[in-house]
Amino acid sequence: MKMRRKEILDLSVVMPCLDEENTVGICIDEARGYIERKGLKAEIIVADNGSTDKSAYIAQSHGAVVVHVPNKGYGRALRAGISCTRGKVIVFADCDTTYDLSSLDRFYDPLSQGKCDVMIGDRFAGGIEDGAMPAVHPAGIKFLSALGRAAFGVKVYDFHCGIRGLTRSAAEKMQLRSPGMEFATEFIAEAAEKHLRIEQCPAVLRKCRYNRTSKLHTFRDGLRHMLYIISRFVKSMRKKQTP
Ligand SMILES: Nc1nc2c(ncn2[C@@H]2O[C@H](COP(=O)(O)OP(=O)(O)OP(=O)(O)O)[C@@H](O)[C@H]2O)c(=O)[nH]1
Ligand SMILES: [Mg+2]
Repeated sequence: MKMRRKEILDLSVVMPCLDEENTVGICIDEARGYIERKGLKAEIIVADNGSTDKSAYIAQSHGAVVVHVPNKGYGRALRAGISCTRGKVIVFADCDTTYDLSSLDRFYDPLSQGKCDVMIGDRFAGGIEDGAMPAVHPAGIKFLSALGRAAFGVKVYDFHCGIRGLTRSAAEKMQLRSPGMEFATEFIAEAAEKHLRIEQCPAVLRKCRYNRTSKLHTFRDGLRHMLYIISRFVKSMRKKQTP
């Protein structure tokens, strides 16, 4: 992935954002609290996907750098946000208060110490608060994660966790192209294909206590993940067979 700016910071926190005016400011403040306590040189980037509410204004007034991403899509927002970072370590997370951005040690420490290249949060290890997720989601995530593990040969148990981290050099090696939610799957598949060292850490999924509309379409997005896994697996098999 082409990184547009020079590396000069310890950490970049990136949040994809589409109409999250009730929560984006809280998430920025949590991340800033972590950065200050840890004494890091860092930036907070909100990749705003054409929000029609006050998200972009609130993000800016809470001190984040707002990157405007005109075309919709979770993957598009994250790719644009990540490409604008200047940190040696990049952590990205949803800005809907479901992930605790006030403690990022589980991501920052191993990545900054060179212990791994990519860190994926695992909500099954960290715990899912009551009501944080619709009842059918855990089974769907487990099924798609099992499929992903088989297809890409990785030991990742939560393929859709919205909090993750990577080093800058990992970001430079990965070729990320997905526009939508299947970005979460592509991210793991790419890390595996580029032989990056992938680790997992527990991540708690909190229930969002503020008024917001979910951007996730259970069946449509589930299907996108499944088709992505199958088509990438088939392509890699074909590549192996061609002499
Ligand atoms: N789906 C989607 N999410 C976007 C987009 N642009 C930014 N986002 C952000 O991506 C994050 C993920 O979306 P969520 O609605 O939280 O999806 P989820 O975490 O899978 O599902 P819930 O938290 O259960 O609603 C949020 O921070 C969104 O604001 C977009 O175009 N589509
Ligand atoms: Mg969410």
